[in-house]
Amino acid sequence: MKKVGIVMGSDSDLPVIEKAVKVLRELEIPFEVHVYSAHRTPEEARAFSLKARDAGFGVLIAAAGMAAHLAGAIAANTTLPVIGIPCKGPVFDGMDALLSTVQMPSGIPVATVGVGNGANAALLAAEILAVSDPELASRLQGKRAADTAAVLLKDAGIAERL
Ligand code: RP5
Repeated sequence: MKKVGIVMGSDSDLPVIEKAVKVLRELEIPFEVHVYSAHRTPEEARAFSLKARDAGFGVLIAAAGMAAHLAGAIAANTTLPVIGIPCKGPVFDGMDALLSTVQMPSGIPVATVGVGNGANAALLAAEILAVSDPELASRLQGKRAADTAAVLLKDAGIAERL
């Protein structure tokens, strides 16, 4: 099975990545996590992206905050699908990273999820891999059903709380 490659710009992005890791573990998807920065360690980020397909990755997730160029810099060096997670920074509450991640020039796409939404990044990665993996597609369907059941349970319980 293809792996998911996760890169974060700093270990301060870890809380966001933990949400992605939780989902990948739940869906039994192999993954690897690295701290590479588009600005602080550009050579390492580039080398990782260039080798990613041959290293057995099927999709990459990149999380970064502030002037968040990491997902775009990775996408520039691979034709694997790249999912960007904008992370909140100290000043603009993630809007800076959101715009930096989502506004890619035509030709180099980054599929951007919501600010801090590591879970959706992992789910989207799983959906991409599941296109050619029926067993993973079935696990995804099971998770969707379980998540739906959990919301319906909340619906049933809300009246008792009010
Ligand atoms: C970005 O700068 C990182 O992705 C992180 O979100 C932000 C701040 O990094 P630290 O100063 O906490 O290392 O490159």
